[in-house]
Amino acid sequence: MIERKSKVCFIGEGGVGKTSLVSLLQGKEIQKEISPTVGLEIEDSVLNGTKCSIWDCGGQKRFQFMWKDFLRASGLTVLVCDSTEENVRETREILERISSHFGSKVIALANKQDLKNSIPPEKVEKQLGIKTYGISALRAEQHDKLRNILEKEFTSK
Ligand SMILES: Nc1nc2c(ncn2[C@@H]2O[C@H](COP(=O)(O)OP(=O)(O)OP(=O)(O)O)[C@@H](O)[C@H]2O)c(=O)[nH]1
Ligand SMILES: [Mg+2]
Repeated sequence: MIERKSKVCFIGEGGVGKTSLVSLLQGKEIQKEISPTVGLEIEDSVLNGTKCSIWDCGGQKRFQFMWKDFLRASGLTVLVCDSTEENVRETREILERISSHFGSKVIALANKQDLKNSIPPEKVEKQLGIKTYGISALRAEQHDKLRNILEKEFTSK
């Protein structure tokens, strides 16, 4: 049984970088050629010295119906977008659609900030209406930043 609050769920549309962000968090090598996640991948991790499980949910449309079940008893939900206009719009729709299923807390990551024309996190935050942090999963040096965000948000509920 996974205890409430020891589970972190990554959701968001397909290809926004959830699996890459989990690799960044875990200090794994970031693969550029990466297959879409089928259904769900679960990884063990440690946040604030406490064991937790990271649920990396498949983002393709055909897997999204499963999210409501995956989100059950999640201590923190991380909603990932790729910081493009179109995807931020889609991400807001996700938020509206399943907000009642989020556990105790939800934050957003505005990923792919390395790309030219990416929308800055402050602007994404305004559009989504939830706490949003900018990040780039491809930048290995942002490992500490991502870990600090999750450790801060995982406890401050
Ligand atoms: N430029 C850039 N590319 C990224 C970044 N993060 C991920 N990518 C690329 O985006 C593609 C999709 O990344 P994934 O991590 O598989 O995305 P995902 O959200 O897990 O996708 P699904 O498993 O289908 O839901 C890959 O080619 C990654 O290399 C980033 O911060 N910047
Ligand atoms: Mg994935």
